[in-house]
Amino acid sequence: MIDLRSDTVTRPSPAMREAMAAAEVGDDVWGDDPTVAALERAAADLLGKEAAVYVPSGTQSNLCALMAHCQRGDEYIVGDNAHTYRYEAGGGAVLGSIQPQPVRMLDDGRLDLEHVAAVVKPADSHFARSRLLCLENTHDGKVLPLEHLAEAAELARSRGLGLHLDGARLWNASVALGVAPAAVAEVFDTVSVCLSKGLGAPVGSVLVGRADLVESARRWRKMLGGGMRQAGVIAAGGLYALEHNIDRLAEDHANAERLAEGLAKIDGVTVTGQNTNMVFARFDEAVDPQPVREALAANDMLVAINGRTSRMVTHLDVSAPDIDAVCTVVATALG
Ligand code: TLP
Repeated sequence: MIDLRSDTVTRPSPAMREAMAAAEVGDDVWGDDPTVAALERAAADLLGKEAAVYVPSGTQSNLCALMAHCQRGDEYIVGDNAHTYRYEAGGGAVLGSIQPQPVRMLDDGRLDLEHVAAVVKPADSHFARSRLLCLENTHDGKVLPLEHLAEAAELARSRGLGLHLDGARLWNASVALGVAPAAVAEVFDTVSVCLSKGLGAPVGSVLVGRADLVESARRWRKMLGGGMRQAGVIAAGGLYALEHNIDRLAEDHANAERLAEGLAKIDGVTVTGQNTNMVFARFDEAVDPQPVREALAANDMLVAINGRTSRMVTHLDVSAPDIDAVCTVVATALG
């Protein structure tokens, strides 16, 4: 099977499974799990932060961060296409009583910083208290320039806002820019990174950052039901992923480029974007995407096609020959 629906679909490799099977464990709610502690230390060090907390998902990691930065009645400023705002079920508002203040996200994933500056509220009892600015990197595979991060940080500092990064795919940004992960994380107070996307671990994210914020996030994690017991078994997959699967993301980026080039050659398909490990494509009005759907399914190829558009994501379970095979099936179905 070739699955391009997301980079969340990877299966742990035999070597990763071996590391998981051999993991030393303890009750992590008691602080007894050495493998979880090792993962937290490794993630904090790699990202140049004081502390880290291991959480079951990116969604919970972002929510713990929001709740650590903001109190009831505070607001966080966030891009109107950001995952934290659109795809996390409104957790900040529902569970944290934190008001989202969406701002325009530009096509390249940057925030319109003039708009950010304009929505910061003055201290006045009519308004929610502006407390936090959230960025996302990568966004739809797009890498934010380091200069944008620095500008956003300068603005946040000058207005007394904290700064959080949804870095679910920060690893892809660091590989694409050719800089250390810590350079991408540098300006942020907290950063959420995922182990279960491009890095290929079966479960988990890590929230890294300032020690006081991470301590507070750890308390929220418990309240949200994310305190895990012998979690070393899954944390070992995450540690393995940090040690072995970051540099190889360059292969995923090359495969995404290969996919974009292959699809662009097919009449009736327009590639609308390719960044890091993501490809976006559209079927032209003149063609019917249904035979493509059927041909892909008949060949055990999983590709999400919504109406006429598709997001395809490369990852460590997809090879260059797999990419060529998908392009051949699409071309044949439209030919
Ligand atoms: N993204 C998933 C879907 O939810 C869309 C995907 O397939 O891309 N931040 C970003 C930027 C994400 O893309 C995701 C997941 C998350 C956070 C949430 O992570 P999980 O799924 O671990 O809660």
